[in-house]
Amino acid sequence: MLNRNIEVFMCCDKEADEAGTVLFGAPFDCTTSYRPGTRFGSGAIRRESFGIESYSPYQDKDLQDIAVMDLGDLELCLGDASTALAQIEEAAEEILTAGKRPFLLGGEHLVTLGAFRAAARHFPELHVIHFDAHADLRDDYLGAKLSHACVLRRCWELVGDGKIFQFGIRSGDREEFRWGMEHVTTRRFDFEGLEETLDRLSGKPVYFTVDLDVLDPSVFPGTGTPEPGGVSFDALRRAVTLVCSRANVVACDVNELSPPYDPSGISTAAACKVVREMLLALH
Ligand SMILES: [Mn+2]
Repeated sequence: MLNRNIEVFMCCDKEADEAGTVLFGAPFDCTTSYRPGTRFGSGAIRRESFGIESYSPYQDKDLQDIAVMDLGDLELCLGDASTALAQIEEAAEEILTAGKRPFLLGGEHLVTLGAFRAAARHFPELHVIHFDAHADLRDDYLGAKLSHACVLRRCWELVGDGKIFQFGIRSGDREEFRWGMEHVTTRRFDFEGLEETLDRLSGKPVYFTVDLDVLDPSVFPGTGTPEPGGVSFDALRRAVTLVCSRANVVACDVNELSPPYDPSGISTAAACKVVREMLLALH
């Protein structure tokens, strides 16, 4: 049988009417503060997904048995962050309006803001679970409000105090941590307290954002701002599975894979496996 050559994340080839989750990529990295390259992340995750199995022995589930659609990458304006964010927001809006869950593949972490704006409009009581090495709570970075170093601060402006729960954080300036203590809940270094947070957010709509640099650079070197002292792959796998199976995740993203810094391919493999475990736990 002849098939069209259309690249999707492994097994995510369902049609819109049956899909509960819709993947889409935002190949954008223009506010990256250190090493660029995450614009190639979503494409690499899609391409390399075929290097891992569709079956998860951790969850005894298979991607072949769930209904996910992959829209591919958005064609984004790389030179202008606000235009790119509007394009991401529009795509997320369309997915949410269709009653489906957007699953965004970055790109740098700023792309979260586009999808988050649409989700916050659809779900007024939106909460955030944020895994990252970096607090991303700066009001501006070198004068720019739209920067991946400020993305959670921009999200906070939309949802207010007490809605954002961060885990794995081990980097930021003194002012960011001080500001964060008053406005968000930050768990430093690991995932302790995650189960209690999930109990607290039971039934509430959750936006789940995963910056892969929460992983230790020894298992995830392929990223723009590596931060030693991170979590193990297995700790992240358990944590994302817990969030996706227990929380009411209405939208999510995985970001900050930078393939140019991943010559061995191990970081991309880790990213693929995180996406697979999240998709399986969501369904
Ligand atoms: Mn980060």
